[in-house]
Amino acid sequence: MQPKDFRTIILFAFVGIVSQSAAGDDINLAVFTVTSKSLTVRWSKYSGASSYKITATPKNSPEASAFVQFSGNSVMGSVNSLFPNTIYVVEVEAMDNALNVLSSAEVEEITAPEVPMIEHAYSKQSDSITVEFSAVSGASSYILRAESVAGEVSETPVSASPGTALHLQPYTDYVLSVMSVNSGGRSQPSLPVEVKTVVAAPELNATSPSNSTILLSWDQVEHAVLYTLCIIMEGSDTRVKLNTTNTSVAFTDLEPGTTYCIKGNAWDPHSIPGDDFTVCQITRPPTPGPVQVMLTSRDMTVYWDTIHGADRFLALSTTGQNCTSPDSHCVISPLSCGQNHSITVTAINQAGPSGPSEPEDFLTFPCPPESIWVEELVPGNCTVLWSEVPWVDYYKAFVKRDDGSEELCNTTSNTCDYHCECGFTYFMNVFAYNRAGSSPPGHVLNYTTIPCCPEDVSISLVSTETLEITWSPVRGAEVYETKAAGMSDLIHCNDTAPICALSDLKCNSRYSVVVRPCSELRGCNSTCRSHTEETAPCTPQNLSITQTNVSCVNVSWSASNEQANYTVNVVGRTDSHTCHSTGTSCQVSHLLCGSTYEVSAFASTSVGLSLPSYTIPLETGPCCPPSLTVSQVTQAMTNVTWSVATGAQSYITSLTSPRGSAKCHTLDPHCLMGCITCGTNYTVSLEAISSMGHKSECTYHGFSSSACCPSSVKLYRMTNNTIHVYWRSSANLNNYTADLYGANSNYTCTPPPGGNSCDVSEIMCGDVYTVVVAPLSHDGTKIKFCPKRMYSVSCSGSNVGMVIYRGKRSVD
Ligand SMILES: *[C@@H]1O[C@H](CO)[C@@H](O)[C@H](O)[C@H]1NC(C)=O
Ligand SMILES: *[C@@H]1O[C@H](CO)[C@@H](O)[C@H](O)[C@H]1NC(C)=O
Ligand SMILES: *[C@@H]1O[C@H](CO)[C@@H](O)[C@H](O)[C@H]1NC(C)=O
Ligand SMILES: *[C@@H]1O[C@H](CO)[C@@H](O)[C@H](O)[C@H]1NC(C)=O
Ligand SMILES: *[C@@H]1O[C@H](CO)[C@@H](O)[C@H](O)[C@H]1NC(C)=O
Ligand SMILES: *[C@@H]1O[C@H](CO)[C@@H](O)[C@H](O)[C@H]1NC(C)=O
Ligand SMILES: *[C@@H]1O[C@H](CO)[C@@H](O)[C@H](O)[C@H]1NC(C)=O
Ligand SMILES: *[C@@H]1O[C@H](CO)[C@@H](O)[C@H](O)[C@H]1NC(C)=O
Ligand SMILES: *[C@@H]1O[C@H](CO)[C@@H](O)[C@H](O)[C@H]1NC(C)=O
Ligand SMILES: *[C@@H]1O[C@H](CO)[C@@H](O)[C@H](O)[C@H]1NC(C)=O
Ligand SMILES: *[C@@H]1O[C@H](CO)[C@@H](O)[C@H](O)[C@H]1NC(C)=O
Ligand SMILES: CC(=O)N[C@H]1CO[C@H](CO)[C@@H](O)[C@@H]1O
Repeated sequence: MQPKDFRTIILFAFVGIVSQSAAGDDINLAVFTVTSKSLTVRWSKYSGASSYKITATPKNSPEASAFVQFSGNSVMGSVNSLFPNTIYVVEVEAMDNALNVLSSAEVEEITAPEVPMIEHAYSKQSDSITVEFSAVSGASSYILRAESVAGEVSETPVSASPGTALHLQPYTDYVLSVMSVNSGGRSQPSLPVEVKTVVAAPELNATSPSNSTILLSWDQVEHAVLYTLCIIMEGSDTRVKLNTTNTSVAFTDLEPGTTYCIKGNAWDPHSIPGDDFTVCQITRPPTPGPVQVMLTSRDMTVYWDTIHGADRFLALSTTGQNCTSPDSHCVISPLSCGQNHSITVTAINQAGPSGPSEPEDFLTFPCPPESIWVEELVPGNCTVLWSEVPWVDYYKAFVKRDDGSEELCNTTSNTCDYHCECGFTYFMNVFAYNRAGSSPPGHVLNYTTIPCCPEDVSISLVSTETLEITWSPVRGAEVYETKAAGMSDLIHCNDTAPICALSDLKCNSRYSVVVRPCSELRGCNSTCRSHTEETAPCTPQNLSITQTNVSCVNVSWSASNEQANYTVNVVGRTDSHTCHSTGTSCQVSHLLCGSTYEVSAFASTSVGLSLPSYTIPLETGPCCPPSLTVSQVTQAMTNVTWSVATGAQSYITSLTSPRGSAKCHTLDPHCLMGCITCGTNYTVSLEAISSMGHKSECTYHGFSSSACCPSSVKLYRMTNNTIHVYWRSSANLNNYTADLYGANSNYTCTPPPGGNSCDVSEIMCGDVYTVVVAPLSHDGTKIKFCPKRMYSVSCSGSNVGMVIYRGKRSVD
């Protein structure tokens, strides 16, 4: 405790006592300090006191008391020459000038013990000095007091001799004294002794940089001129000492992994050894023995031989992975693929690590290839390729087809060929192998080949311009692209169904049809075979009919077919006709007159038939009346009659001759025609006309009109009752006959051929005769319509003369 603190505590004690005695009106008294031979007390001022008397009386001894008087101004005073370690009763008396005691107080106090004596003082350690001193009676403790030259004082309470003053500076001179202490206080200091502390110990710093070396170093110790070091191996008696003036020392050829303790001290110039400092240091452990590695799938266990002097072991791989253990093995995990490990084991203790063991090299299982891809340079020949992996002995490539079949390829290269059929998906996985095993499965690559072409494409012409294409579905096809290429057009059809109808094609054209299966992934198979199919021939167009005669028509059309046979059908109500051609027209005959037909045409080729053309109506001309008769009604008029003709509505009959012609147009099957010239050959023709205006020309046998009736018929009365009949004949030499019809008798005469008169004899007079002179036709018949004249033949008169003409009397 520092002296200053000590005083403070005393002051506190005093203040406590003062406050206690201040309770009454009496004077207060308190002990201030105590030594072996004196007591110093303090009192309170008492008013009216002119002096104070302090008396100290030994309590338990017969010794005389001592007293001292102090002036009225004093409040403190000492009583000396007391006996050490003795209890005194101290009394204060306040007195006035008349020495009357005004007030008094008393306290008890023991004096401090005797002053001790230093017998021997020495420094064993640089921070302390040990003092041996004589014991004094009554001392409860002692205080060692050390004062440096610089005036620094330190007090160390000790209980008995020897005592040690601590917290001193090394190699420093100190003045030392001892005080004894009892409950009353402390004695005076003893006679001083001067002692120098020894030099400080070198603070040894030990390291073991290798398995056989310990390095010591320390800071220079002040005032040291030499250092002594003593090294001793743990568990051994041999010690080695050495002196040095350096501040570092290396101990070599030591045992590895062994603890050595080194004690060091410095010497001062007076060859006084300073403090000791002991440091124990273990050498680095020896290098661990052979390393063994055991691999499992996930980790590896490293084994080594344990060795003496190692706290733990570190197994370290060149990959940076490590494990430590105090035992003979440890586990490095996790292992990953493709690692090239070189494992060394180092033993470690407090000194540090040993050298690394002989390395043990090994590979882990390889990594799977980073990338894998497929090439199909030639369809069907696939090559799976992958990136090379380091530290691999060989690869196994698994090629699995989506129908389950699998191929395995074992190779040391990084490619593998396999047969890849169209329309399949292949899943490829490559494993790499080395001595440590197989790589984990890598990326599974899938590759889909282009779908196969359908084999059984069938094309049929479902209608003239529509092709229906069907095929069996093929693996892997999502869409079928059907293309039909004609000469000038290209038709597409995309569908997911294995059927396609291509309509609106050009007639009579060859189409090249290709069905390409497509997959979304790989597109379309463009190597599919094309199939050629022809469409039906084109329909004949612009049908037209010309009637060449009553029973024949020429049917013509236009057509754009390259080569085709055409058939024309002419269908009537009761009969049908056809004609064929490879050109653009053909003739149909034997048609019935007066009929209607429907005419259509179609084309045919080896592929099939075209659609029929539009049907056009055909009406043949009316039939000719099978019979026609011309009969002469009068010389200038004929009655032409004919049988009814099929299909005819009206008729135009004509009689034609160079000398004139006659015509009549009628709905009836007969007709009267005038203006007929007698004795003329007529050609007879008839035009039958249908209601639609179709006409048929009909010709018949010619008609010869009858010979002309003679003119100027005259009768002459001749002798012998003969009548001479005379006429003027027309041009030709006709035979005539003259008939006379009377009331009683009739007469006839015939001239010789070419004659124009004849005689009737023995005629009865007085009668009226109807006379007709008519030419005879070639067959000898008489023409009936020659005029009749009446003549009256009288019996009187001259015999010869003209017979009187009585006028025309008969009518037809
Ligand atoms: C001991 O020496 C080493 C190396 O010289 C140094 O790093 C270390 O701090 C020193 N230790 C002490 C306590 O001086
Ligand atoms: C080292 O020095 C000390 C003091 O001078 C001496 O007593 C001791 O014999 C010396 N030791 C050796 C090994 O020299
Ligand atoms: C001590 O270390 C050295 C070098 O590091 C080495 O050559 C030697 O083998 C080691 N000694 C032992 C016993 O391990
Ligand atoms: C040992 O591994 C740990 C982590 O795994 C790492 O932090 C440490 O630095 C490694 N030690 C050595 C000596 O490589
Ligand atoms: C495809 O591969 C097969 C079998 O390896 C081979 O015989 C054939 O020649 C190859 N084809 C082509 C075009 O390379
Ligand atoms: C694959 O090839 C390697 C070496 O080329 C061989 O060791 C291994 O047995 C083969 N594996 C199979 C399944 O053939
Ligand atoms: C094939 O691979 C692609 C891309 O890697 C993936 O999107 C697809 O789903 C795979 N197909 C199948 C059938 O596994
Ligand atoms: C297309 O299909 C055919 C036959 O089905 C096949 O041989 C060919 O390989 C396929 N084309 C491609 C590019 O795969
Ligand atoms: C479908 O047809 C069109 C032509 O009409 C063609 O360009 C396209 O590629 C086809 N699509 C598919 C998926 O086949
Ligand atoms: C046309 O018909 C004839 C006879 O029937 C036949 O020989 C020929 O091959 C046909 N021509 C065509 C183009 O059909
Ligand atoms: C013409 O002949 C037809 C048929 O024989 C007959 O009906 C008609 O009366 C005749 N006409 C004349 C004027 O003789
Ligand atoms: C005037 C005329 O040519 N008459 C002839 C009419 O036809 C007959 C017989 O066919 C002939 O004999 C006529 O000469």
